[in-house]
Amino acid sequence: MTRPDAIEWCDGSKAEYDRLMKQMADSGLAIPLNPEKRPGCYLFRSDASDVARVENRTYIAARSQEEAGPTNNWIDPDGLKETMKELYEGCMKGRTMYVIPFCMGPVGSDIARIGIEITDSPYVVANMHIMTRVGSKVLKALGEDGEFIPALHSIGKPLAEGEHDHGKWPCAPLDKKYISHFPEERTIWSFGSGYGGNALLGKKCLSLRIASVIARDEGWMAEHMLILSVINPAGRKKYIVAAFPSACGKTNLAMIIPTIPGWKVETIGDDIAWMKLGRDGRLYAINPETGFFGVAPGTSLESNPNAMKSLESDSIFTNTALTADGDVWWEGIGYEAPGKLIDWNGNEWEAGKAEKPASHPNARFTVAAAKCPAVAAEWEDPAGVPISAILFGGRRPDTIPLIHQARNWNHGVFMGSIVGSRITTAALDLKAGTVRRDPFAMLPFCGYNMGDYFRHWVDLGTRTQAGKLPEIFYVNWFRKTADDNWLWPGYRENSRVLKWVFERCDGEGKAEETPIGFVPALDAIDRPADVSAADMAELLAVDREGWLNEIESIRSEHYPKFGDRLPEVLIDELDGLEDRLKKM
Ligand code: O2Y
Ligand code: MN
Repeated sequence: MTRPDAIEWCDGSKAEYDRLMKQMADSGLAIPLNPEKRPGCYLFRSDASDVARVENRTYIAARSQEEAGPTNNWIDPDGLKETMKELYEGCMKGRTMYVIPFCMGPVGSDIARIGIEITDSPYVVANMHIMTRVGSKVLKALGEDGEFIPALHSIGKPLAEGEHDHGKWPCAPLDKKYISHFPEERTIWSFGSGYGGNALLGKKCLSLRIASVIARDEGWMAEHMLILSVINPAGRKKYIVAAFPSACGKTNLAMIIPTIPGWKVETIGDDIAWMKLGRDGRLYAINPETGFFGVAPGTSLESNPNAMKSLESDSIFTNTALTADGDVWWEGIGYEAPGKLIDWNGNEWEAGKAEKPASHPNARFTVAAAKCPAVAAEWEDPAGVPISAILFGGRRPDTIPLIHQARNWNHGVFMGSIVGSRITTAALDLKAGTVRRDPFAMLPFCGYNMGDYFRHWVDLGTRTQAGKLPEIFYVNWFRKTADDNWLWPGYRENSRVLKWVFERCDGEGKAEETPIGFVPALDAIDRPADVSAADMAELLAVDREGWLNEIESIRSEHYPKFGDRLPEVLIDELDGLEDRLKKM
């Protein structure tokens, strides 16, 4: 159908990676960085129309609209296939089709899944090498009759006879981009974009949207969560997962270097967790990925030293700025732009003179997890790691305290279901200042009806013995004062909150029982130097009026979206919370 000029089967070798990178450098698509500064690193500049996930072109093509649910973009699968087949017809002319056998999760793990992505983008192949396990070992595990998830991808820009890209990022216009999922067939069809989550189909498409459907059917969880371990001064280790909406600092938390003496954090994953009940009744998590596809702007030696160290070599940068001496630079890297730069569009850029940032706000780095100095020795353990705590969180300048702990499992599920961030600039659908709900941080990534997804979480609580499930917490690093200053310093100081979580999982850590759950006692979390006792009291206070407004917005705007698919127990939790607050 796609009629490529050639077909290459990817073996996942370093020789293959190096050959593709050289080919892309020769064609002008990749810019090799200065080997004295960043050995083995390359910069790519995408088309200005192809810089992020395209949610309004992302579809869940389930057989019925009800199955896709109220929060997904539903489209009829037969009609969509007709449309996309027309687009795929001849779409790889003049290009090579790469066949990428890849595995999400350690090859051989009983929770791992194999996919085969076909793509006409060598950039996608190189990124898949870093983000997944690619090649011959996967084909071997698949055998003659193994199961795999077909993932079709084309950038949607065929070349006519004698036509060349001339180093320009090829893609299709926005109205021809389709990121489509067929949940019943467990198939992915993507067309028109070469960028990130639209094109690296092992990530959001397979490991979240399709995997969430498989997980529902098989009784496990595919979640938009980081995984880390916290090690106390005595050397005891606990594993924590955390779900925050996109761009709320998951990568920074996953790689945090604690400020509290004697405590350590190690990284297992920064974006996706697949979790399954073990024979001992505990919940075990694996990171299905092998790399980080992180946001570059704002990443610095202060905000994330472990990421910065990982990026010293063998990394791919997309849409950052280029310095005169062949290094990358981005806003928030921690130092001034060293002279004139070339911005992410390929134009000259000078600090103080340019109107726009040098680096795109969604500029990315791709780097292997194994390169992170904080990566845990067990990060690839096929059995996964036993989870003690689940954190939910979002950007909330008011109402939600720095941390509170759920009273029980269903209360924790309720917390996950109301996750959201306050938006600061008006968007098409929302006024500035309203809370954009992103339940479980899965709104863009749940492949089926979100009401049923809530029920899947409630059901998990009934499938194991009391005391075996993780404790659930809600964190909020983003509280502000009335005059718009941060109440909490965040970043490395968040380790103080992780310490309290660790202690609570041991049945320790001083806490007050309040209408919203357990809140740290005023002296339970050691204060950073710049947080006064009054600030701490504000960070931990229960804002009765704020919560009553929150309840009103959940009752009138959020929960009604899910109709009769909303589990009754979540309404019970909402009512219970309201009753307790009214008695306060
Ligand atoms: O814009 C993209 O294509 C990337 S989106 C992304 C990448 C890595 C981790 N998380 C996300 C996200 O949107 O949650
Ligand atoms: Mn993410």
